[in-house]
Amino acid sequence: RKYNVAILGATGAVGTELLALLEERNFPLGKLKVLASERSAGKSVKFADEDLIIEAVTESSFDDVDIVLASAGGSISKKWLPIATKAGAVSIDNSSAFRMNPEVPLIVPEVNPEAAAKHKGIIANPNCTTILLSVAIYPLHQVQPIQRIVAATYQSASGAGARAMEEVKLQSQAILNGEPAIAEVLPYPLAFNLFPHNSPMTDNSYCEEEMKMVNETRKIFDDPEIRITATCVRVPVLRAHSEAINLEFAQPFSTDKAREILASASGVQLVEDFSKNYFPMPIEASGKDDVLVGRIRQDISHPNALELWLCGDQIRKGAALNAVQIAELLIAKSLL
Ligand code: A2P
Ligand code: 11C
Repeated sequence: RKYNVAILGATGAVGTELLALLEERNFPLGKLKVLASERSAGKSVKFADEDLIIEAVTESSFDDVDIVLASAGGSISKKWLPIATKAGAVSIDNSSAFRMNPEVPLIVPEVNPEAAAKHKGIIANPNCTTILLSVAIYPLHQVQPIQRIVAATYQSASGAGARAMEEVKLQSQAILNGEPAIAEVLPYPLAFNLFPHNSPMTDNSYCEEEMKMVNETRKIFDDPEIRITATCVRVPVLRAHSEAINLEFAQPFSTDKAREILASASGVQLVEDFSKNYFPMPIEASGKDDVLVGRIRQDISHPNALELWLCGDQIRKGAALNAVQIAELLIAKSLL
């Protein structure tokens, strides 16, 4: 059987990657509809050898659609996905709009695929930093429950969308030409700079991105007790996020054991050569499906803690690939 798919936000950074992945993974595609704002209506996007005409999203956009892959931001998802559900489609939403809704499964296929069975028309794709973290640490958590996670992130411009990626390139060029770097999409110049994550501040002085890591990881692991703290930072990298992670267990966890588990974990590639100081780098993670993990070492300040480092493509596994994998899971388990 083939499935009719609509991409909501088809012109964005994630939308573009969704199109590439549907083609690359030979998705059992029937009709493909590309939806965006009025601004883009009538323009086209490439899919395989075809030019698909972009349509502005309307009330009838989801009639005859089986799967909606949404990546146009939270307010657009809130407005349109309930309409898609009424039309009988199942939506996989990249925004944060529904993630913490108890009725909505929040899924990383390598971690909690079973949660998909409970969907009521909408499944949420987690935040990119949370997806990358979950894929890398869940295999260890299964062997010995993690008690506390301390994360520091180094997040690429792509997390703020296609326009932010363009902005950091323009700023770099401007600076090299001796001109001022203009920030319009991101709050401050990112080229040759970094700053704490630009998401809104919350009441506890953590920004929303940091609280997403806390709350979403607990929901995905189905472990409301797991302790997590994070510091999220935007860095002048185009499309892959990096994370420095400290994991505390109840007992010691040997680095050899952790390495052995991660070497065979699904969605993970172990990248480490201590003799060459060679470890995951965002430039090497870009365009790859796997989360690159390395620098696994004993925390010298705590007998039960490990340090590790990861890099993952923010647009792929951090967003579009995870969403397409959820769609594949729905098909494989007949959950549409
Ligand atoms: P458009 O290009 O027409 O503005 P990114 O996260 O990379 O910035 O992409 C955001 C995506 O969301 C784009 O495809 C954008 O389309 C789409 N989008 C923005 N506003 C709307 C809207 N009001 N209705 C539908 N799609 C929207
Ligand atoms: C970033 N993680 O890198 C964000 C982008 O909740 O899906 C995605 C925000 C989200 O800025």
